[in-house]
Amino acid sequence: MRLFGFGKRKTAEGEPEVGAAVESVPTSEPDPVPEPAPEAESVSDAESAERGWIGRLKSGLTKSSSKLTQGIGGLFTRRKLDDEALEELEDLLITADLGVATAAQVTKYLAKTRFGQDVGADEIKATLAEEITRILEPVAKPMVIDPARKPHVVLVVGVNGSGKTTTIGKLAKNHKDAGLRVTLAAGDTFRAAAVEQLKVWGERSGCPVIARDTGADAAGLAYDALTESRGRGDDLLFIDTAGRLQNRTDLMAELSKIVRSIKKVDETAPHAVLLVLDATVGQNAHSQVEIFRDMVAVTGLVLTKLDGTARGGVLVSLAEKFGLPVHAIGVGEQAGDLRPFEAETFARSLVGLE
Ligand SMILES: Nc1nc2c(ncn2[C@@H]2O[C@H](COP(=O)(O)OP(=O)(O)OP(=O)(O)O)[C@@H](O)[C@H]2O)c(=O)[nH]1
Ligand SMILES: [Mg+2]
Repeated sequence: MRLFGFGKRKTAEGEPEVGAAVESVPTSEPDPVPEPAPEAESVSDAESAERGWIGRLKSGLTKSSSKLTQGIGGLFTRRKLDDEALEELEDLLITADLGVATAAQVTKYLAKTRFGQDVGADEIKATLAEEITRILEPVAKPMVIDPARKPHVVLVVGVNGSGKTTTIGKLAKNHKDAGLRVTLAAGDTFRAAAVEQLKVWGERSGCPVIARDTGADAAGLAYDALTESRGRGDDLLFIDTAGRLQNRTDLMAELSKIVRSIKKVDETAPHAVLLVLDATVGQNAHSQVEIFRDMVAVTGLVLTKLDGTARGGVLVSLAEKFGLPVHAIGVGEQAGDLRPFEAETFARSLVGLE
């Protein structure tokens, strides 16, 4: 089953109940949860939805693409592709967060195919988009949900503020709208605000949220959530987690404990471990992947906040370096702003091509 079908599949059984299994008492203000934007397009009209999405991606990546577009425009106003031009292009790609290895690879390819020829900015952009597409294609994979798992358990990890809870909310809404039975587990028991934030998304998406009091054992909550979700035959269970990297040993211990306790209910779980990365941190995302990969078996990435960051190129260097599947990207705070990751669309938007 692919992620984010536009088609709808209705469940045979009734709608799951909305609400929390155990009420939590907020001790601080909940995190702001953006209000849904008025519907700008009809989801049933797949074509217009698709156009709207590409528009959002393009406007989202404006900062990234203008950096590249202006840089390339300045470099190549009909000029011979010589060593100096190649070196300048390589530097430009590095500053656009494509990473040293990717920048070297792209310039090497250009040197091989076009060295000594007159080249214009558009030609460079087109070649760049093709090369980036080639790098991104192997990682552009939807998150596959195994219908045999009841539920398919998705553990969501990442540092504070990377967009875990928001991404879960968006994924929940998408899958619920596609007809799946989805439950959310508020595994970030550290802050009351985090639980409240997930509950808002639960209400918005019509998915039950399983939560406990602040400070409760996250592994125990995950165990109960999977037991409950399994009992009602859910298709999907998302487990939110706290991302306190300040204390890596504690975080690792907590994540391992969550994994061990859900395995007691279903030894094949978790079926996916999504690492949510904030694209605005640029190359820092690399060390986050390394850290989390050492803690849990990360199966895929979601890159958030690609709207309005000049660091969208980091996705290319992540693909090159780690080869982890990129399932989706976030280009805004609303449910409709999480979209499947498409290599060519992204590559062309990144270099500012239509
Ligand atoms: N512009 C934009 N904002 C986003 C995106 N994804 C998440 N956010 C915002 O980023 C902020 C942090 O998101 P959260 O979902 O709370 O992050 P988190 O990883 O759960 O954070 P902790 O619970 O503190 O660990 C919120 O204000 C979100 O609305 C995105 O794709 N674009
Ligand atoms: Mg959170």
